[in-house]
Amino acid sequence: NITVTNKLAQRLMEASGEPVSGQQLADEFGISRTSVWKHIKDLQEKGYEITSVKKKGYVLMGLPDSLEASTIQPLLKTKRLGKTIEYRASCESTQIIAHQLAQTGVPDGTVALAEEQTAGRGRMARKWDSAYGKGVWMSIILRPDVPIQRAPQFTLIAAVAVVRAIEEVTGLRPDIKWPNDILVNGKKCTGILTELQSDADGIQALIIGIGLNANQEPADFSDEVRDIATSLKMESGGHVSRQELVRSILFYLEQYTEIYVKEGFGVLKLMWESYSTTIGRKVRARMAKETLEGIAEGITEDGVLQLRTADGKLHGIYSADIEM
Ligand code: BT5
Repeated sequence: NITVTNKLAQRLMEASGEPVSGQQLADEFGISRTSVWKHIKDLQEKGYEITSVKKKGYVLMGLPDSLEASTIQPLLKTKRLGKTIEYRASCESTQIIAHQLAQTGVPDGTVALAEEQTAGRGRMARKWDSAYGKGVWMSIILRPDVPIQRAPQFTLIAAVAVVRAIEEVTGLRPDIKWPNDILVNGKKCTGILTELQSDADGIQALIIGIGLNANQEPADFSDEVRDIATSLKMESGGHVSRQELVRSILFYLEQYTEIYVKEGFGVLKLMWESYSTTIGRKVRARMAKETLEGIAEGITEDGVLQLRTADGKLHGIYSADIEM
């Protein structure tokens, strides 16, 4: 029974190191002491460090370094996001899982999480390096009530949410490179991929894929990305809690998407710009058919990059790879 086990984990987490007696847990949960003991054993098998202090009760000493629902949900501060978590030790891509779930009508805010992706993907069928247990490989299903033209901004909003989360958990100061890269000290630590399910009625589901490098060492990256990628651990010098990152990302994403749906892009655009390294700089934008060079002047209310070329023309860029 996953919910009782989760609630028990939550109760012990909230006791923050104080022992809670078996009898008290039995009373609170309306179960027998034997049953409490069985749930504790389940948690221990999952990697929770729980000791039992004689005559005092159970103390939670440490959590497993896993992204299972039971480690995320107890301290989650959201109303909607992450209330349902589909967890896999390994999968091809959490985007695939989320797309399938979205079609079965799961609620807004459902999240797919994996320790490892064997076919993690970026934009345009590029590969996304997703080493086991080292990062946050997460896809979030949103069902916002906005017209389809307002979908692209969700990538930018997600980027702001991830930056806020990284700041909160690690104290690092990341930058955003338009549209979907998050850099720390000039190297990529996060990529975001937003996909859409829609029909004549509009958006059925947005699938926001977030790939965040948390605890890799250089050797954990493939040769292709080792020179351009970094992890929060490499930048901050210490192990980073992926659980805290997930909770914090979901918290900010919920707040910011609510603001966006209710009040529009204004405030979020300002936040995005304050983190952006692209704006105000000379950049080269590689697109499918052409490459343009110029000054990135800003983004529009629609999230479109405004690039002024040497001939003075202003170009609206919807999607590109940016070199600075
Ligand atoms: C992205 O694409 O940056 C979006 C990546 C989204 C990944 C998440 S993980 C959860 C969910 N499930 C998925 O299957 N995907 C999403 P793009 O802008 O196209 O950048 C891809 C490029 O980033 C690659 O061609 C590499 O150069 C580089 N790259 C690949 N893996 C990386 C990593 N782990 N860290 C940094 N850079 C990486």
